[in-house]
Amino acid sequence: MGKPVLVIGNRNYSSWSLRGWLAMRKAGADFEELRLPLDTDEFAERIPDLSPTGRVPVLRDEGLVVWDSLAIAEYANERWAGGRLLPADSAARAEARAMMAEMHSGFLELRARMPMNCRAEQRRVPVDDALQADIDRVCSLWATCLDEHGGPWLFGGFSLADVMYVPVAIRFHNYQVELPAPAHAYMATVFADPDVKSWVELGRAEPEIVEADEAGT
Ligand SMILES: N[C@@H](CCC(=O)N[C@@H](CS)C(=O)NCC(=O)O)C(=O)O
Repeated sequence: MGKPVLVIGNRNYSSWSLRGWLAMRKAGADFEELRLPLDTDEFAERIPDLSPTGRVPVLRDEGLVVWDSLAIAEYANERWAGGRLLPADSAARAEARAMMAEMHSGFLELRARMPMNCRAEQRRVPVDDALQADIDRVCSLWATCLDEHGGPWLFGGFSLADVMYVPVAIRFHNYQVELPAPAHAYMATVFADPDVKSWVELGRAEPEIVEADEAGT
């Protein structure tokens, strides 16, 4: 049997790809990556045979196709990590999953107006009430988790909740968002992580520009 293959988009821009990849890395999976840059002819030609939604990330493992970041994270945790990437306590596990789901389906202002862009350091985007509400909600979730579980990650040790929020930390850093102290503490943990560092460095080195994801000045 070949290794599982994780198809990702640009490291620089694709926050969902980062989530799928980080879950695989932290689960200890031995996998190959196939990078298809977004908005290219190569992506358009190859993705229909790889992903039923035409989107990335998609994981292909021994005939199984898992086509969504949240499902990839849960699958990686079960298949390679023995479940250790979610809290052992069922109440904490439910909270972690609620936070993951909230990220996956919510924070629409933040996602639209602050696209993940590893290269775009020291930019700013206008922050109106709707965007500030998303920022405040994320900060409140992070502060509560760090307080309740003691840090340095959201639920103590690294978990799938962190998988979902790492790209938000990259956005907050790069768009120079004003943040309370617990958010700064969490982001220091995120940016010290070797897997996150490696993704961001490789993302910054990519040559492709996707104009739609170039926000801020
Ligand atoms: N809900 C999906 C979202 C995936 C998604 O939107 N991926 C974007 C890249 S970050 C994509 O593949 N865009 C290509 C396109 O829509 O053509 C997930 O969580 O995996």
